[in-house]
Formats: sequence, C-alpha cells, structure tokens
Amino acid sequence: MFDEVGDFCYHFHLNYTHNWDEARMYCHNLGGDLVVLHSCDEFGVLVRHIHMTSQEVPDRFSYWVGGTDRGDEGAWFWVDNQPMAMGVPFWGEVEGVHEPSGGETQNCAQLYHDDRYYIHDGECDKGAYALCQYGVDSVMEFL
Ligand SMILES: [Ca+2]
Repeated sequence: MFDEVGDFCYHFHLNYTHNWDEARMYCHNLGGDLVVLHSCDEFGVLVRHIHMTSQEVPDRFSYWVGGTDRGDEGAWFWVDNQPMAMGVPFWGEVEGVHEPSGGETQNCAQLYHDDRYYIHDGECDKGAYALCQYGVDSVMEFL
C-alpha cells in the first residue's frame, strides 16, 4: 500500500515484521529506503497520517524508520547521512524519561506504537514494520 502524504510517498508494510536491517532491505528492494524525517512538518504530517489510518494497524508493533546510532553510540544519523534532530518534537518521553534511552542496546529508530508514534530507540534485532519512503517519480514508475 502506497500513500501519498505531503510531498512524499510512503509504504506501510504491514504483512509481517522485520528486524531493522531486513526492513531496510525490503525498502531497497522496492526502490526506496526507510523513512527519513528532516523537518517538523514531515514528521507531523506522517504521524498524523498514521493516527488517522491506525485502524489498519493489526497489532501493537511499531514502525522502523531510517535512523541509527550504530557504530557511534549517541550520535544519531538518518540513512541519508543527515544528523537526526534530537528532543522535542521528534523523540518521545515515557514517565519523565526522554528518548533515546536505550544506550548501547538500542541503536535503531522507530515510530513507537505505545508513545503515539514519537521516535524511540529500539533493539535493531527486534521485529517492527517497515515504513519505506519513495520519491513520487520513482513510485509512479514502479506502479
Ligand atoms: Ca544507542
């Protein structure tokens, strides 16, 4: 399922979960990559879209997005090598603990189901849904 949201096309892959590397490979195989969110606008529009269509999410899994601090703990980068903005409004907070909070055990970014899809760090080997991003042109070709 491709959804045009704002200036981008997103693919919410809800058939089965992947670890972060598998999710990225899945997106690559369709000519895209895991989602990168450079602006407050992109983030807000996408999260609003997820909330509005949440009836289609079959369970409580989160979405992998294209951010990681693997290799340099605490230095978060998007898969396009842009640094990730930290803090509000992108990253979540649970009971006063600000994300990312997982240290060296959690090195992959996800839109976290149980925190209204704010960004949390997660264990890269755990399962979540792939959330892929495409340029509009490449999707038109693909379809
Ligand atoms: Ca980490």
